[in-house]
Amino acid sequence: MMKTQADLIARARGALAALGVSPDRFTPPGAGTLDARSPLTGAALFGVRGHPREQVEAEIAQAQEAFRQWRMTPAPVRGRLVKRLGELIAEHKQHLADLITIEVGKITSEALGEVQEMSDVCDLAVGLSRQLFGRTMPSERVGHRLQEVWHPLGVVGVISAFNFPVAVWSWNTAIALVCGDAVVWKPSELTPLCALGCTALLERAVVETGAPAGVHRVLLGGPEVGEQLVDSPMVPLISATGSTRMGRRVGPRVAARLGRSLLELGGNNAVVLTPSADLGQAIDAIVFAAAGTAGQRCTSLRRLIVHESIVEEVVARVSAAFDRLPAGDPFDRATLLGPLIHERAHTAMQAALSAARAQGGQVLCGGDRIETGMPGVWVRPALVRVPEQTGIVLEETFAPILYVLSYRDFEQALALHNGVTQGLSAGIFTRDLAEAERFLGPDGADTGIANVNVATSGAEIGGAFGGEKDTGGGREAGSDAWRAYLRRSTATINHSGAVQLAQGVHFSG
Ligand code: UN1
Repeated sequence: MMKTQADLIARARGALAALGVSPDRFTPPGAGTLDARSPLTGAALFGVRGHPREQVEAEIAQAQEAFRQWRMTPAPVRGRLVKRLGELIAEHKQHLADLITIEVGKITSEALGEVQEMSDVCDLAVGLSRQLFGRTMPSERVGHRLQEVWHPLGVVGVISAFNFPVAVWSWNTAIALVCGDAVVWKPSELTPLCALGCTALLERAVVETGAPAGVHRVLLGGPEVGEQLVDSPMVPLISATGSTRMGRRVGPRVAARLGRSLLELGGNNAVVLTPSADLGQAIDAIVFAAAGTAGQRCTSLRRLIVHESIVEEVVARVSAAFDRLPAGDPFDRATLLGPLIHERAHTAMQAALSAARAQGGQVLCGGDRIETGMPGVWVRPALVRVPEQTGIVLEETFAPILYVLSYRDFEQALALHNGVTQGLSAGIFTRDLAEAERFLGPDGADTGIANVNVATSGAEIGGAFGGEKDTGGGREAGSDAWRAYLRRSTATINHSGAVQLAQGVHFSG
């Protein structure tokens, strides 16, 4: 049963009420600062009260005020806030997933997976709250101790994109909070309901654990709100996720005031498919990476670099799989293909396909709109054979288009792999150990994430997430990504009872 606008409004109301979002946040459509829409219908569900310009500075100032108190709270105590947040997220998994499906169009399994990613990062952050280790180094002076201490940084500005409307917020927020920072969040204007849902849960956890109220603020509005956050001298770190174009605007603005930025930008991710690969395994993984989330992940697979001996078979099998993918209502458990976010995404996809054709590419399957009985835009994932890696193949189009290139020898595959400006995620399918190791080595894949017999999307929370080159260089989530949210203080303690200068310098008369 396809959803009507009334069904979506009812479902959103139910989820928002269960999450504890106050109804006074909403207005009739068109009467708020922005409208919450669903890509299923394309129409506005509610108007949402956003933040006028004057209020933005006040919200950031409140966060700064809360930070002064929060930084003095011991880290393991701060961990209790994130622990409670994680419990509330787990309790409300389905409600958050419903909002993701309504606002982004993700299929239920992927929406639940995104919420699972929030729980996972909360667990990670709670553990970290007892492990923000600093090192102690041997001092060159007698009776001296040399050590580094990690301190809270300040207000962290988090800017997130529509495609992961809750997980990317949680990666930054869970870790920033245990690090003793306050967070001001500017979510995508396409996903205000998800933002209000997350904020309500965190506000509840704040009250229940006695954390300062201003430790998290949300700013709803358009790009001008994000710009105010980016330019605010009260915000020492901006963590921004989005397109490379957005990062090129944000990075220099933050740098101009000598702030720090953590950028997680566009990808143009490739899989190298070698003759020794287990094709059954590879094709299943490739289809999910290319068509999952309707090709709208930053980790989505966009280029397939296939050995010439297997390219015909691979193309036939991937086309058949694309053609079979069930498209339709993302709430229906059998659906694997949800809608694109909006008409503009469809226009961009068609423009990319035309450009590919104009440069000699052949659309082998897909690219056409699918009728589902709902007004949103569903498209069949496109497989496009391209003669060379130029023009449109070098660009990230946020839609399900998979370009196929063939290679003869492994060096050529690596050169093609690295021959784009983006550097987020990579995969190789091979049973040849030397190829696998080369791919992961210093002259292998030049991306922040590189996998063997695993495709490009669906990274786990435990590793550092992000990429190189035009992807911006930032790392979020696991490993030691927490260090970005702290300031390092190197301390020398002299307990020798005498002044001793380093480097053997004497300075007394
Ligand atoms: C994104 O698309 O911005 O690795 C994040 C993945 C997810 C996160 C994607 N865990 O595909």
